[in-house]
Amino acid sequence: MEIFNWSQLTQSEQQAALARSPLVGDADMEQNVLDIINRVQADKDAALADFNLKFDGIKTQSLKLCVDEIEAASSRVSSEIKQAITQAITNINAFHKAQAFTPVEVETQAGVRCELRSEAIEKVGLYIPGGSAPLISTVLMLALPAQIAGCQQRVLVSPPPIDDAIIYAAQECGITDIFQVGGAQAIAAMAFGTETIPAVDKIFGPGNRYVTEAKRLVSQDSRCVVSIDMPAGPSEVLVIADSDANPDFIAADLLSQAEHGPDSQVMLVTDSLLLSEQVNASLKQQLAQLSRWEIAVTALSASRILLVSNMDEAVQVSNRYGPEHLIIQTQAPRELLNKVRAAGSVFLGAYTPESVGDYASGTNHVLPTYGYSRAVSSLSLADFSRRFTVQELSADGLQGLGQTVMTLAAAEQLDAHKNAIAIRLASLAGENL
Ligand code: HSO
Ligand code: ZN
Repeated sequence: MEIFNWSQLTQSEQQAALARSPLVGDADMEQNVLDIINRVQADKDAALADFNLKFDGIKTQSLKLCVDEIEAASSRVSSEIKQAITQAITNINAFHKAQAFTPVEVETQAGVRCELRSEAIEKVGLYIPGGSAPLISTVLMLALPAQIAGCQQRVLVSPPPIDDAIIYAAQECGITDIFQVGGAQAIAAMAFGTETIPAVDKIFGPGNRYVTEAKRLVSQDSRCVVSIDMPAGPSEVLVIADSDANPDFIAADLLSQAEHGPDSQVMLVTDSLLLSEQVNASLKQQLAQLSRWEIAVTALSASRILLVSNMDEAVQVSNRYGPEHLIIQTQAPRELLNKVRAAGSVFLGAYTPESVGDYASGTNHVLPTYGYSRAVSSLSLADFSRRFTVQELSADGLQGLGQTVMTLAAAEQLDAHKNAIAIRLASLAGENL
């Protein structure tokens, strides 16, 4: 990885050092995705079967997996994987159950009662990417909070052929509706509904550029009403380390993110030139042993080491970048935590690699990327529910508050608003307006 001396960079060089590759595709890609969406909206299941053949090379008889298929797939999963899934489920459940919403009820003034309540979103769609790395863990990260929140209909889609362990994990998380369809067409199916796939209220999950674009397009499409979890870009990690950190640990963490995809970005911010050089040496050594080394090499070519003068400056640089994952390997990582202003998930200390959060510590691995961590939160139980308010006024309450509302309504020149109060106050006073 190329090493830059932060304080010697000009403003625009600093900007460039923290730059990400362009997020959205070109106009051509948008049109291609829109064409797929329109085809699914018009031809429904028939379109999905065609796309499965065209994009995944699979002739699907039925889009929905039947109970026998789910059972058969589950029986093929090794007991070692099953045990690991069970442990991960236990931890993810524990952390997400603890996030249960606490209702709010306040009497803002005498006779004026206000409430904040939360209810599960009824129908949710969970997208699980296929391809070279079947993301079993993403099933857990989406399906468990959906189950805990109490979402009634939980639909899972994934490109065919769906990996056995994905099917097993889905079953363990209480998912019964598994559909073998992926890409933009799967997103369109969940947005509009087809003969077999129900339309959902909110779509969750990571995906490639086409899936991401499809999520963006359907969430803005006036022909359907569907929300999405968060904007998504390539995965990324930033490591803050001081001279005490173990260079082999750091190299391993950087590579664990780099192996996700050629467009993944990894950063090291440190005050030690020696450590930087040791990390580079270790990267070389560890890379050679990775099955996905080619992907990681491409990712590393667009990644950087930034040399700063102290750990405070390191946090400032990290805050400017706003990483999806922030690993702090310093002597006193908690001291820096309070200064973190933008990060999807933070990993503290030498013994907390990103992998633990990716799979099984209990935190969610669906996180804001691309600098959105400044304002977007990591996925949590709250994302599977909707919050709404309730208010109730007694007659005394309205008499106490009415004049204030009438004054403000008059100031906004909205007579009907004012009248809605006046007519009641008059009725309470036994008058006719
Ligand atoms: N690091 C990925 C999540 C993941 N890693 C799944 C392994 N499997 C994005 O946060
Ligand atoms: Zn990962």
